[in-house]
Amino acid sequence: MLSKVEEIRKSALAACAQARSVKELEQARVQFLGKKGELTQLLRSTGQLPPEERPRFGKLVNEVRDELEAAWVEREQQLFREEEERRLAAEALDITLPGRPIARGSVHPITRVIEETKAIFMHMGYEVVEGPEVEWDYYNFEALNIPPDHPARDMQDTFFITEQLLLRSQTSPVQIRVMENRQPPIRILAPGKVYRADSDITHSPMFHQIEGLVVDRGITFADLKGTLELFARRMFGAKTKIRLRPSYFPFTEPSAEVDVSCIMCGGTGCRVCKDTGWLEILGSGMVDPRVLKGVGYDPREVSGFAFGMGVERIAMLKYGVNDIRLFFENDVRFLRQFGSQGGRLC
Ligand code: 2NL
Repeated sequence: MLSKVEEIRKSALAACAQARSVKELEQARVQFLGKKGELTQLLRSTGQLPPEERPRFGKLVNEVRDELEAAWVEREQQLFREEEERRLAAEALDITLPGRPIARGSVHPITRVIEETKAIFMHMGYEVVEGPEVEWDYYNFEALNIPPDHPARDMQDTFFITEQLLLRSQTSPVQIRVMENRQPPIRILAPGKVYRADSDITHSPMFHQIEGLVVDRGITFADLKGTLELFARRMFGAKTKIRLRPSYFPFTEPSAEVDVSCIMCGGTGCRVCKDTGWLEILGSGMVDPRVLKGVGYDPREVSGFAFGMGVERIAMLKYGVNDIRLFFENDVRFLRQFGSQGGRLC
């Protein structure tokens, strides 16, 4: 019986040392020290011994039990520490790994031209105004002195929705609405989407326009010229020159096309300006007295100038883009080239 105790002691200590995890250790504890464990069973058989041997045997079993329990506590702590270390090692962050790149967007070139133009005119005291893209025929044509038989009213150029409703073909109707509701002085800029039934490498059925309008007492053609010269210099660079050529629009009289010295060659002649040294950027003129009268102003009291430009055309010239459709395909390889800055002055 005594040798049996020693045998259990040895195999229990070996099992304790060999346990590779807290779980294995617990299984071994149940096997030797549990209620039905080997040592407990042995203690129960004390009765089979002669009475004089029983105390010595009981004492020995209890000593072995104490020794084994102490061994278990120590091994359990050791295994806990090992498991904790393994878990921490597996969880460790490698802070030397490079971060994952964040894809950054950029401002669309059309938005960029609009924001830069707004900034230039806001700096001169203009207010930015917006209005509906679905318009009445009256605001898009009639109030602008465009007669019923004018080619612009042709179904082939304008998207009509009903006889009287259409997709605006310019942003001028926004300015008519402002004039109807306010008295001079007026100094406004109207950017936005416009629609015309036209599509090729320089025309898109939806494009963007920016129009400007100033009405006050004593506004002259010199104000128009000075304003557009300042705009051209801020938009295309301080050395830019402008040139005005006589033109015709139903809503302005007199009218002028405005050219800037070629931004590619500076005026010496190149492929972009077709060797003329000049690029047309906008149309302008003094607001026709009929338009002023139509909104209830007295043309003998006030006068004004107005201008209009195609945003895509300006962007194509400024960034050397040769196909308007690139602006609407949203190919990131194209869009990425325009940087992330919008709304800057100069
Ligand atoms: C062009 C020419 C122009 C205007 C737009 C305008 C607006 C009102 C009254 C008079 Cl409310 N005029 N706008 C004037 C001259 C030219 O645009 O070629 N645009 C792309």
